[in-house]
Formats: sequence, C-alpha cells, structure tokens
Amino acid sequence: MIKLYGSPMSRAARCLWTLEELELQYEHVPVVPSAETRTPEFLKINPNGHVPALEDDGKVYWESLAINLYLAEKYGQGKLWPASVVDHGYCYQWSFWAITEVEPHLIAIVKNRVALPPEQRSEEAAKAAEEALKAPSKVIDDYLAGREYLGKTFTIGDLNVASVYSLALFGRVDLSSYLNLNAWLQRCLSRPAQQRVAGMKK
Ligand SMILES: N[C@@H](CCC(=O)N[C@@H](CS)C(=O)NCC(=O)O)C(=O)O
Repeated sequence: MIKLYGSPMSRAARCLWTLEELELQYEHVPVVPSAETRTPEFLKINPNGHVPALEDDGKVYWESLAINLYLAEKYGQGKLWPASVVDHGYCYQWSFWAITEVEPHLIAIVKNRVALPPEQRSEEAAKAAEEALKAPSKVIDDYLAGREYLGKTFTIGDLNVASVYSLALFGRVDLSSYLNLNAWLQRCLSRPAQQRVAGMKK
C-alpha cells in the first residue's frame, strides 16, 4: 500500500491533497518535522531528514512536488495528469516555477511572521520577501486573465502551484490586488479534496 510520511502541518499536505484528489488508498504516517525526521530510522527513508516522503511499490520518493507529479502520472491519467506531452510540459514548468520563483519568498515571510521564535522574527525581512514576491505574482496573475486554470482543466500543475501559494495564508500576505491569482487560488483551495486535508490540521 502507498505510505505517505509527514504531518499535515508540513509540506506533506501537498501530497495528501494529491492522494485525496485521486481517491487512493494510503497509509498516512504523520511524522513531525524536525523532531521525528532526524532519527536513524527516518534518515533511511529520506536522507535529507525532510518530509514528505512517499513509499510505493517498494520504492521511496521525496520532494513534495516531484511526488505529486509521480502520483499524477501513475494514478491520475485523465484526471490530474493531462493527456498531451505539451500539457505535461506546462505541469513541469509551473511546478518548477513555483518551487524556485515563489516558495523561497513565501517561506521567508512565514518564518519571519509565524514560524521563528518571536525574538528571531524580522518584519523587515518579511516585507522584503513580500516585495520580491510581486514579480512572480504578476506573472501568474497576467497568465490567469480569462482562464479558470493553468491548463484546460484542473491538473497537478494547478495543485502544485496552489499548494505553494497557500503559504500566503499562513504568512498573512494580501493577494487581493491580484484579482486573477486570488480567484484561482480560492477556486483551487475550495476543492473538496483540499478541504479534507485542511480538516486533518485541526
Ligand atoms: N523541498 C522539499 C522541502 C522539504 C522540507 O523542508 N520539509 C520540512 C517540513 S515542511 C522538513 O521536513 N523539515 C524538517 C527538518 O528540516 O528538520 C520538499 O518540497 O519536499
């Protein structure tokens, strides 16, 4: 059986969302970062000491968005995984874009507003990251004008990018001036599968 390691409060939530969208049977092991990810047992699963990690058919995979692309291609044909190679290209493009151009800024904001001990937080650093987030946010906002999703339908590309942008909610980032991005994000996050994952956090 598929086994997913990682607390729903971590980046494992991204993979839980995919598993729920695909209505797959899976075992969830809610390993807590960093307390439980640096043990010798867990380092055998992911030598980086990070969650999520996925076990499937005797193989182990890590990196949240890569796990999602793998799950979508293997189990989501005609659902999260589009039919054409052209559209696969766009799923890779938007996923890699989210993890390189967007996530670092959102992580800096979340750390400096929420995650770090209060005495280590810097609102100045959070504001600088918010400023840096403006350029990629304009790119996706412009792209989404007149579109419901990044592709023709909701795919793993949308799920990956929306799961990264959902960090904006934790970091109290106001995206309301990006009308298309904001509406698309709400559309993605209101999906029943994502709502089930949100419920796991309570
Ligand atoms: N690029 C990796 C990052 C994974 C990552 O840093 N996960 C955090 C939790 S959200 C973690 O496991 N931290 C534990 C630690 O670094 O000790 C991914 O997207 O899977």
